[in-house]
Amino acid sequence: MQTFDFLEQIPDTDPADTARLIAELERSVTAHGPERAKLLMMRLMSRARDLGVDLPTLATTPYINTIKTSDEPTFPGDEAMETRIRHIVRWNAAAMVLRANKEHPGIGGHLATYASAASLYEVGFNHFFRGKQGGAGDQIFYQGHAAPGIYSRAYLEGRISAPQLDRFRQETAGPGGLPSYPHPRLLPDFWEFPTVSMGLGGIGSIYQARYNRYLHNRGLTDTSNSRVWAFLGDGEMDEPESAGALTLAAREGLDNLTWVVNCNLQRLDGPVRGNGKIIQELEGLFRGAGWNVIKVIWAREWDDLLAKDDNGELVRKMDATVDGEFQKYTVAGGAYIREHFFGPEPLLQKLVGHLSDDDLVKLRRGGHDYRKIHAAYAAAVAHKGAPTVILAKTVKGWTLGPSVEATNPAHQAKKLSEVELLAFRDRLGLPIPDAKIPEAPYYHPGPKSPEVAYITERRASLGGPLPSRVVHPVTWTPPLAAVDDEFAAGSTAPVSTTMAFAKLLRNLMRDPALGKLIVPIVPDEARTFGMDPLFKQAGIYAPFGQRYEPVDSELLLSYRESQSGQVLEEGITEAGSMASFQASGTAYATHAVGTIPFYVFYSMFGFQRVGDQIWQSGDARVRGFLIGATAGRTTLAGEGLQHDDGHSQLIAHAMPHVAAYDPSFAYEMAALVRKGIERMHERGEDIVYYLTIYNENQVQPQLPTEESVNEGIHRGLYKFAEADAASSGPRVRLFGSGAIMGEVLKARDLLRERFGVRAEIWSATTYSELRREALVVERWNRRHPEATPRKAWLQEQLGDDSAPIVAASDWMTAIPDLVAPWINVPYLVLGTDGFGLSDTREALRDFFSVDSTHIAAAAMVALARSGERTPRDAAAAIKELGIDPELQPVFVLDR
Ligand SMILES: Cc1ncc(C[n+]2csc(CCOP(=O)(O)OP(=O)(O)O)c2C)c(N)n1
Ligand SMILES: [Mg+2]
Repeated sequence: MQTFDFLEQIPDTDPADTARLIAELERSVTAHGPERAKLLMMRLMSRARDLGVDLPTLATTPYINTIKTSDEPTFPGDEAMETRIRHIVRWNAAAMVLRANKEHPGIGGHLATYASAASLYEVGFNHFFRGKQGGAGDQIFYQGHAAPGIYSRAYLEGRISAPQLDRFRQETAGPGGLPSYPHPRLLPDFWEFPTVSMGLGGIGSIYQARYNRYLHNRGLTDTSNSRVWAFLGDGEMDEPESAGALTLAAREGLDNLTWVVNCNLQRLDGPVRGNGKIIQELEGLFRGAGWNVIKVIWAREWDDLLAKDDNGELVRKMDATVDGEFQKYTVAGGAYIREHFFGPEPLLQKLVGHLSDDDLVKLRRGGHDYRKIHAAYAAAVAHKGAPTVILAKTVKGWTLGPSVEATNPAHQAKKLSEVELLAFRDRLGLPIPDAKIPEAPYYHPGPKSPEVAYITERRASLGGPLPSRVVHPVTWTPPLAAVDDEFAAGSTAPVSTTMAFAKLLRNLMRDPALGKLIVPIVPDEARTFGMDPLFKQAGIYAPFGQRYEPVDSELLLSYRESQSGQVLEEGITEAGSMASFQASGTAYATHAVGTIPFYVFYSMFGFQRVGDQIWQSGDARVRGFLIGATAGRTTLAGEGLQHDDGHSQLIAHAMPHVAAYDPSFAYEMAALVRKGIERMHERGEDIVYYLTIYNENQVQPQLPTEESVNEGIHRGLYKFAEADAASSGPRVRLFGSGAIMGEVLKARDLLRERFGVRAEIWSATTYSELRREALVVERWNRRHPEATPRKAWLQEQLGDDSAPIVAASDWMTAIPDLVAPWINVPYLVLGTDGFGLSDTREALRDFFSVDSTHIAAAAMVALARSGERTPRDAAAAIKELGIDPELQPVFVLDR
């Protein structure tokens, strides 16, 4: 309960007047009870607001519709026709799930979500959602589990065929299959935004709306006619990603954003808030975050009852009833509703005395009433200065029959009995013969039917059919050579790949053609990565500009916020940054603007923190760069267990759309960025480049002149330096990558000086891509056993050479191990398994056995295994190098 102790601290200039007013209130409570006092207080607040008194907002309001019946605009459509259309769409949405499961029991699908949400979508499709003719139109995030309804509508429109509906959840046979949920990766002409991982649609929609404004404010395209709509489940609102960015939407005044939360009071297992009221809870949450909240709780059948509720008994009952009870009323029948909802209070009983039990069952919830929904959408669209959320109360599995409607297992229902199907058909009033019912046939009224004419006209007047995803070709100019010349030249002073990257990014942003399309995204870590010069150079995006004088305004590199700022400085939200990355990296399709996001993050808080969003970005067909800065298990000295990242490269390998690179040198990093941009924007590949960069300074070498080096950088492996030709010792091949390349180079000297061994140096920029290509080649060879085997790049590079190989990495050993099956010489791998810990770089590398001494020792062992040296030689080398063979790293678990 909120306390008002703070009032003591506010001076009262007329205590007598205050006491008089309070006494008045006390008299009212004594005479009429607390409910009237509540009303009185709200009336006073309302009047005060009219008088210009700036009062704080009430977190929650009574459990009734926000919009008064008398304020509802006339419904602009032909309601009877739209209801018929909804009936057809609802039928086919159920039929496609039923038929798929009949054909393939267990194939899954959902009946109940769309059944609850059909009216919410229909009003949008018929009256609000703008299509893509003549512009980008609206961006709509559909609830993933409502997908059957969206397919079904497209079927009615003639955009999806009956055979396609029959291939719901049967995709492997090629084009024509319909993915289970909104997946642009799988149905790229249809779906735009992947939503089915709960919560990601929510945060994604906020940053989409924000990115629309960014594009507009930066003059890249006019997005003033685009609105972002997001449909979410009430259960889904428990996800941190759903609720985590609400304040950003309000802070940035995103009145181009409308959320519709389908409050069917249920999630997968049971009620969302059986003992509470989810709509009230969400109202408080959204209003507290600064959103405009519109509750759509009761359908028009309640209007009359509420109008007659002279003493507020009905509203009181609505307020006092918890969601678990409301769910029960849906399934328990009219007599139960009469007894338990209206029954205990004689006044309420009297209020519904004229209604039959059947009438009581038909008192619908607001989210099924076109008129109420339309009023809410119209108000949302008209609202200025803040985003709007519509909290629409519905019934899960509405009218699907007693085995589904509002039952706890409703979410997973995918079957209906014949009796239920017959009842459903009757309820929908569709002319499907009884005899056909067992096969759950599709129903289409025909392409020339009034229903099809109606929706076709509606969509045409709103700019064309939805959902639809369109990729417009963009004119393309590659970056000027000047962007990366300096990196090819190498450096004389020690420079880290992170510093080099920050420079490269600035160069790119200055490129005359591409510069404006570069979108740097950073979550409060720009200074760490040396990106702070961008603040002044390019400005930090701030929709309302800078309303204060920054403390560092005198300095050369000041914190400059601007409406046309280019940098998305996200604050401490990796999830928000990823959502920006996705909006930016899909703008080539959403807005026909090929912006190129570079999301630069603290390596450890990347793949494991927002892995699901990175996965989602693959589904969304993002094009962009993920830059894991301060990478490596041993390179980030001093930070320790929750900072030292030695495993993101492994998680990245699991992401099919991510090409993961671990460059050693600045010229490699620059070449990869150039190639990545070319692949994404010239060749139109929907891929993400992931580069890990380090804070360790090193003198950067020049780009070797051989043409093959360039190809090797992209494909994953090239020879950086030949073995010393002058000496005659045995030869070993050392693979290095990332920051550990420095140790590899030192190991070469150790091997030569101490053991007379010649080391060839190979730069392994990506084991991940080497493996992927080798797998493709291997599959071909497996399927063509009689043909001359093909060779992967890795095999071509290594040739028939028998010299053993040692690979050292700042990542887990599993990373270099990715290519082990294709190497047929002794292959020893050094990596950094286990938890990180804090110490100096040198101590950590010794601890994890990835420093030059361990590499040199491993090389001696490798030579022993290939027969060039004896085991005794290897043991002697280990001793000479000061390595204690019995020492176990403390993290090693006994197993
Ligand atoms: C991150 C994530 N966790 C779990 C699921 C599995 N799941 C799918 S739908 C669902 C319940 C959804 O309930 P609600 O959000 O209320 O939507 P409704 O179907 O009731 O409209 C769950 C748990 C998921 N898709 N994503
Ligand atoms: Mg729900």
